[in-house]
Amino acid sequence: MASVTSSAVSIPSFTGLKAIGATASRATTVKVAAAATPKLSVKASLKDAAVAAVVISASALLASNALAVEVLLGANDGGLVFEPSTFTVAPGEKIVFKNNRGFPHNVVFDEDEIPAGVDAAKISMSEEDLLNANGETYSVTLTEKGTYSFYCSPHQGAGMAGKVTVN
Ligand SMILES: [Cu+2]
Repeated sequence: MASVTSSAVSIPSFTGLKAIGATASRATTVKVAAAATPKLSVKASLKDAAVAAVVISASALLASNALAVEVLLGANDGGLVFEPSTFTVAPGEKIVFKNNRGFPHNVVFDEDEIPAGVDAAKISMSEEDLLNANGETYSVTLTEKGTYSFYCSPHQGAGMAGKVTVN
C-alpha cells in the first residue's frame, strides 16, 4: 500500500516538471527507469537520481502535510468531475483546483451551502470566469469551519460538483 501511494504521489510532480520543460525529458527517463528496474545500476547518474529523489520527497511532503490540497478539474479518464469531489481540509489550508481534462472549468461555491457569514463571492470564481488552459489553477483558502458545496458552472448540469469540509 505504501508503494502505491508513493508512486501515485510522484506522478503529478513529474507532470509539473514537464510543464517547466527544461528538465522534463531527463526527469521522465529517470522515473520510467526506476519504475521498470528498481535495482537499476547501469548509467543513471547519481545526480539524476538525486533530482528525482528530491522531487518525490517534496511532493510527498506536500501531500502528507497540511500545506495544500490539490483537486483536479476533470478526471484523467475525461470524466467531468472534481477529483477528489469530497475532502477535508484544516482551517487556512490552501486548496488548489487544477485544470486537468475536459476544460474549461471553474469553481463556484454555492451561497446556500456554505457556513453562515461566509461570502460566496469572495471564495468563488465568477460564473463567467473560466480556466481554459491545461494546468491552470484557482486557489482558495477557507478559514471558517463547516461544510462548503461548490460546482463548476459549465458542467453543473453534468454533475460536476463537490464538497469540502473545513475542520
Ligand atoms: Cu467543469
